[in-house]
Amino acid sequence: MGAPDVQEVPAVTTTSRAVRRKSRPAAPPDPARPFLPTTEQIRLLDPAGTPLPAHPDYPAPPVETLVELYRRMVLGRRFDLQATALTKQGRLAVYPSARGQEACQVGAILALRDEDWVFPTYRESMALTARGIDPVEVLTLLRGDWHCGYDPAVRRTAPQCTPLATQCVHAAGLAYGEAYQGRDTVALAFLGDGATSEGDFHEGVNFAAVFKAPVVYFIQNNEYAISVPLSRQTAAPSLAYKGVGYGVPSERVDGNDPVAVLAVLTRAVAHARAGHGPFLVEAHTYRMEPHTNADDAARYRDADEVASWQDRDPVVRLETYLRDRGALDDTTVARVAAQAEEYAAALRERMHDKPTVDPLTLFDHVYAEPTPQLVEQREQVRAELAADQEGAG
Ligand SMILES: Cc1ncc(C[n+]2csc(CCOP(=O)(O)OP(=O)(O)O)c2C)c(N)n1
Ligand SMILES: [Mg+2]
Repeated sequence: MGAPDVQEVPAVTTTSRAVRRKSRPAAPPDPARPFLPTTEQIRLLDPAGTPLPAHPDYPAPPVETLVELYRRMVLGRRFDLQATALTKQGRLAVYPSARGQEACQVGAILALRDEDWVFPTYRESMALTARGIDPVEVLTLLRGDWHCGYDPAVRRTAPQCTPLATQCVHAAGLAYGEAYQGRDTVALAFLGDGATSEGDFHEGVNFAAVFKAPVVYFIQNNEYAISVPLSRQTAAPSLAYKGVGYGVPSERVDGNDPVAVLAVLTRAVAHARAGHGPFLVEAHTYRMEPHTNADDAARYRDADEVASWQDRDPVVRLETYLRDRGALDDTTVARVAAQAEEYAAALRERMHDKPTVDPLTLFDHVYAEPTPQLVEQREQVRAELAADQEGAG
C-alpha cells in the first residue's frame, strides 16, 4: 500500500473553520482569549530609544526605577565582560554570556521583592549580581569549585540550573508551598527558548496553573539553543502561545526594550502575587556572544544577523531615553561607568586568589541522606586523595 496522497487535503486553519461557522448560530466568546498574548510584542520604546504612545495595560515604571535599571544594566554588562575575560585567563572553567540580554536579566530582578524567589539557569549570572549577590559567590559554580557559592535560602535564589527546565518544576513546588502557608511570595523561573521543548517546562506550567501557584515563567527567547535556531525548536507563531494550552495568561515583549520588560514583568508579578496563578512572558532578545566561551557561533549564524541586533542594544536604548527625559546626564553616566570599572576590578582581583576547596564536600547536601552509591564514590575519592598525599610526601 502506498503512502496516502496528503497533498490534496487542505491544511486546517482558523480561517477555514471560521468560514464553516458562518451558517451556524453565533459562537460564544472565545474562552481562550484571556490567556492569549498580544499579536505584537509589547514595546514602549522604539529601537532608537524614543518613547512610543502609552500602552493602556502597561504603564511605564517610575523614572527613578528606570535610572536604577540603567545602573544595574551597566554594571551587569561590565561584570559579563569581566567574566568572559576570566575564562581566557583560566580563572573560570566556562562562562555563558548574557551580553545583549541585559534588559531581561536586570528587568526581571527589579520586578521582584527581596522576599520573592528566583530560579535561574546557567545563563543568569548577570541577573544574580543584579540581585545583589556577591559576584565571586555567583561564579563559584562556573569556576568549578562547588555546586553553588551563595546560600539559596538566605538569598531566596535557587542554585543555577544546568539541566534544562528542571527549575520550572522547582519554582512551581516552592510557589505552591509558600501560598499554602499563607505567604504572598512570587517565584520567577528564568528559561530559554530551547527549554520550552523539555517535558519539565510543560509539567511545571501545568502544575502551577492547576494549583494556582504564583510563578512567573520568563522565557528569554534569544533565538538559539546552542546552534539550534528557533525555527527548529517550534512551529508555534510565538512561544507565548505555550501558556494558553494550560490556561496560563501569557504575554510577549520586546526583550531589548528595558522599559517594556520591566512594565510587563511588573504586571505579571502582580498577577501572581494577587493569587491569580502563574503568568508566562516571552521576551524576544538575542545573545550577542557564543553560547559559552567554548562555542564557535560563526559556524551557525552570520555576522549580519548579529550586527542587526547591535542596533537594538538595550543599554544604549535606555540611556538615550533617560537622557532625552532629562533623567540622566554626562556626570551620572560617567559615575555609573566608574562604578562598573571598580566593580570589575575588585572581581578580577578576588578571582586571582587560589580557591581553597575540599573535594570531599562535593558529596555534601546532594541528598538529606546520602545514597549507598554516593558513600562509595566519596570513599573512592578520599582514598585517591590520601594516596596522592602519600606519594607526594
Ligand atoms: C536536559 C538537558 N538537555 C540538554 C542539555 C544541553 N544543553 C545545555 S544548554 C542547551 C541549550 C539551551 O538553550 P535555551 O533553552 O534556548 O537557553 P540559552 O542557552 O539560549 O539561554 C542545551 C541543549 C542540558 N543542559 N539539559
Ligand atoms: Mg536560547
